[in-house]
Amino acid sequence: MKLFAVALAIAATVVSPVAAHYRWTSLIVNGTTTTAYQYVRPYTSYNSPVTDVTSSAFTCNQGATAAPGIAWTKAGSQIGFALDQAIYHAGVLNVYMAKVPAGQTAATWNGSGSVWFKTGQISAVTNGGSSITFPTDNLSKYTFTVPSKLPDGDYLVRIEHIALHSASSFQGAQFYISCGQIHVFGGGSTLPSSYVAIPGVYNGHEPGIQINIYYPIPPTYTQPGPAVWS
Ligand SMILES: *[C@@H]1O[C@H](CO)[C@@H](O)[C@H](O)[C@H]1NC(C)=O
Ligand SMILES: *[C@@H]1O[C@H](CO)[C@@H](O)[C@H](O)[C@H]1NC(C)=O
Ligand SMILES: *[C@@H]1O[C@H](CO)[C@@H](O)[C@H](O)[C@H]1NC(C)=O
Ligand SMILES: [Cu+2]
Repeated sequence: MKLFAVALAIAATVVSPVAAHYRWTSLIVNGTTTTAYQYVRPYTSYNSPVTDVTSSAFTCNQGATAAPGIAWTKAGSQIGFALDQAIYHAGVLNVYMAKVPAGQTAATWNGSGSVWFKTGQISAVTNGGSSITFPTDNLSKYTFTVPSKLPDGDYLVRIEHIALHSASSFQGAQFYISCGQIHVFGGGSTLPSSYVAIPGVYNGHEPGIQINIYYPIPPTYTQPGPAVWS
């Protein structure tokens, strides 16, 4: 009995880090988690993270190709992403959106250019150096509100979880990225006044990306990227 429990514990320790990489596989629309990769672009690197924030893989992940569907989403409603398994690396997350230009659709466009604005984030919680905690721990989905004033049309929605467990050296942070394809309806007529390019938004040396989260305990944490547009 005791031996069996020890064996199980050892097996769990050995197996879980390999098996547990997490992927944002599904869009959540109208309160429903949709089929994996119905509206989320599939990519070719299985569950490996992106570590080069300047690579073309940083937009929608390695080798991303069109998903079959474009999810109709009412402006002002909740939308989100679900994971194939819960987040197990300490880290933070951001969501960006970009309006698809005329002549393209959410299924054809590659998201290039200075076109992205931030619509959601979860940061780390610090208190001056005695502890740092990560509210994305164990998360299995994330939802946010599609801004109600956005003009109708196709958009790409991009989520990234930035795992920081080995981020003290350059390119040590791991980005778990997916892009969803949506069409916003019932919206307004206002777009943000400033945008970032992805890749381009980070250089990898930001204080919230190249960071030792263990020692000394960071007294503050600076969320990477622009402020959430509201
Ligand atoms: C969400 O609900 C709206 C009705 O409000 C519907 O038109 C739309 O197709 C639904 N989206 C999805 C992805 O099911
Ligand atoms: C994205 O598409 C544009 C044309 O719409 C093209 O000029 C550009 O090279 C593409 N970028 C990438 C990274 O594929
Ligand atoms: C996450 O799950 C692990 C394993 O079940 C647990 O040890 C840890 O306390 C959980 N963290 C949070 C923030 O709930
Ligand atoms: Cu990992």
